[in-house]
Amino acid sequence: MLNKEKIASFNESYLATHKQNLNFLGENLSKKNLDLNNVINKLSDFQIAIPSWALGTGGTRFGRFPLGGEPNTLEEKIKDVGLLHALNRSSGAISLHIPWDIPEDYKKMKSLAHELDINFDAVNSNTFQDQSGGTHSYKFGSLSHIDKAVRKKAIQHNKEVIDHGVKLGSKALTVWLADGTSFAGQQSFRGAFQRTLESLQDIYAHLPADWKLLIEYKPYEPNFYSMVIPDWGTSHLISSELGEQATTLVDLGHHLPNTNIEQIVAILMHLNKLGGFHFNESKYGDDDLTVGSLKPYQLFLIFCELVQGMEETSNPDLSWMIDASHNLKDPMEDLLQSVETIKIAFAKALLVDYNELKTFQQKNDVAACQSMLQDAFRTDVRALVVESYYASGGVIDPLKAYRELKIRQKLIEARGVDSKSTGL
Ligand SMILES: [Mn+2]
Repeated sequence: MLNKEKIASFNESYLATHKQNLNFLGENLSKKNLDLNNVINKLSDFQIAIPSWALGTGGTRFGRFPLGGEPNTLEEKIKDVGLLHALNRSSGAISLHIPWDIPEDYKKMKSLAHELDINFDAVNSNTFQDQSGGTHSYKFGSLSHIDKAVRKKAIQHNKEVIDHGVKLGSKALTVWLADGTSFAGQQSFRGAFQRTLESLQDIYAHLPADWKLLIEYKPYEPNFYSMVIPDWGTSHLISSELGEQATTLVDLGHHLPNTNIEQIVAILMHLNKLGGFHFNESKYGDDDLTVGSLKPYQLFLIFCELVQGMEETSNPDLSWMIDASHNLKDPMEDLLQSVETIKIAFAKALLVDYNELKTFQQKNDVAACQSMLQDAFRTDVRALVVESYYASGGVIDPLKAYRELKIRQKLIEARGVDSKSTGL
């Protein structure tokens, strides 16, 4: 659907304006002690994984409004990520969800991904819903379940997810637990924690030496009284007990309103225990809105901590993924917007001179500290992000190109209006 000629002919009409914007920004930033090429290279290298389940229309418990052309199979999901990556050269990885994405032919999927320059990111297990034909139910928990037989099944599932991932070349397992209670007294807090820890120890022992275990947390939902892993502290406690390969994963939507997420990021990196990120936006809870669509300054502050942490700590390489649901927008358009927003926040955070910031912090010059961050935030860095697409062989305006090249219409023609993404 997309080839070099199409990309080049699209870029032709936008190139002159883009170069003008880039030169203007370059002149403005030239007064700063900044290597602009270095910033662009960092932006070009920055790859954000697309989860297989975000390619179809999401929904709420009240309904779902599909828009057609959704990927039916794993092959089609990989191809959709390939399209996104061809446009922005920034989405070079797919994150699979087992059992929704169990490959029938590993070799074929691997070579397709290779052809599209796509890696297999973290694999995700699923013990938050029952699978058909299952003999044990996760209704009252999985890794924390009171019944040893159910725990055993959930542990076995996670081990199988690792095995699928190994065959594809993944390097991490992400565990998000829906386990918890909705009524006071339903379960012993201590008992559920201990059982979860022991289940995760069993899974951890199955992890290949070069793999990471990413442990997600969430304060509520689907359980509304308590969650077994409600916050980063509990996740960190567990990952510390497990060992070096276990780390905490921060999902932006999994916090109570007004939580200082940038501080969580800073402390976890200080402890070398931040494993990865799930990007989305939250207004009230786990709303799964488009990252940065409501609180771009918070996203920028998070990236300031990430940039400093990546420079100044020994925290392992991070896994980056978008974890959002698309109820109203075309998922592909939303994913292009999400990647752009993430890269804009990253680019702004790269503009800050952190050594200078430290000298102001040393003097307790609060106003100067604030000004430094706001100056970077208020800089329009879009030309840098566009240059990172363009210099890597992508298009100058991915969303516009997606529309002009009528990609959704072509997907509907190929797959039909009723195609439904698996698992949703
Ligand atoms: Mn998540």
